[in-house]
Amino acid sequence: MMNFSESGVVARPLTREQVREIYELPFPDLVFWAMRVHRAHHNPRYIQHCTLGNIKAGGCPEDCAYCPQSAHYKTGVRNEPMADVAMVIEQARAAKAAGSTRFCMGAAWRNPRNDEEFERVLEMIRAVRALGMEACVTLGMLTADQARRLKDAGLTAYNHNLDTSPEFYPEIISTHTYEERLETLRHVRAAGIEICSGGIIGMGESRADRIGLLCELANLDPYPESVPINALVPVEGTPLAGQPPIDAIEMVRTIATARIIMPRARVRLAAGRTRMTDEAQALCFLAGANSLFTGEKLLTTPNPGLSHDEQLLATLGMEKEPERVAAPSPFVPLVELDHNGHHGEARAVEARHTHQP
Ligand code: SAM
Ligand code: DTB
Ligand code: SF4
Repeated sequence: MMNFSESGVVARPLTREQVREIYELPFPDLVFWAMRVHRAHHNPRYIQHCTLGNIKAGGCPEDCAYCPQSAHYKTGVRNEPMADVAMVIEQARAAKAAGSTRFCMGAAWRNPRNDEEFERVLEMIRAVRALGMEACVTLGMLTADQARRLKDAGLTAYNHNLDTSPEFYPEIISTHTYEERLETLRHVRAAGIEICSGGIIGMGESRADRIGLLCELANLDPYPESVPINALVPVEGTPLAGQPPIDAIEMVRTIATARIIMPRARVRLAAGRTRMTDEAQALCFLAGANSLFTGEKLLTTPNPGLSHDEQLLATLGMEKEPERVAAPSPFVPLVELDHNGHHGEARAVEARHTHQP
């Protein structure tokens, strides 16, 4: 077994065997380690809220077996023209008012063309940044030049998921390759944009595939700033419509492992929360998830809704992350024993928060 480190795994590249050893630890040891790592790099009370906007829905030429927006499947998602800038600004403004600090815009494209629609995306990015929010887009494959133009518009992060292991990828996606995904990520990195990359679990992959995905993500150099872990949302009409829900403990193991091997990343409990209990989501937060998509809708499918999430966080005594916070946990429980060896009062010692813009 590799050495235990409170700040997470530092020796890289990681082998699959090393990642498997972490993933398959006895659950109490896995979660305890993940909590230690989480606290060393983040304040575990805070959850970043992000909101999604679908700026170009449906009709995508790609064949991704999970995706309701692929033109290959009849799912009832309408193929819509690209959204106009004013409408998107309105959505971003509403998201900010509801407490989101990041607005993420998705387009159902294989890749952007260098046309008026791409210019419109640049305009949307500038507008979201002008609201003081982080801006993220996911537009499919990019050229180096497109990545630079996104950077110049002020883009904070680019979302491009590796989705699963390289071995399982061709079972799910037939119209582009893993290597093409990696190439886009290289262009994004070279342009100086943060990477948001994660995957989907519950597509019928094996545990070894989940471990393979985590290993690929952690070995990106540097690893992604943000890692969305989606549980499949099965959509009628797609080949994965009949997939049973992923076991919640498997979800927690995936998140805990991501936290340990990518200690500074934001780990986002992304799609699939409507099929998870509050208790399972709470376990995900303990295991190191510190970001959510909030609002009634993801891109095309339902999401729990803000009032449910606010209630859940209130029950847990947790809060929305007010701004980008890079601070370790301020909480150190002190339990004193009295002279008879009984537990005295537990005291919480608060250290100062250090907010970083
Ligand atoms: N076309 C772009 C691309 O594929 O990179 C961006 C949009 S795509 C909807 C973004 C991500 O959403 C996918 O990579 C996948 O991880 C996730 N996603 C799509 N459909 C999903 C589903 N039914 N359940 C869970 N995650 C899903
Ligand atoms: C990500 O990993 N999950 C988000 C975001 N990146 C773009 C999308 C989830 C989509 C779920 C299916 C839908 O609503 O269409
Ligand atoms: Fe869906 Fe993106 Fe695949 Fe298109 S490329 S089918 S939008 S996941």
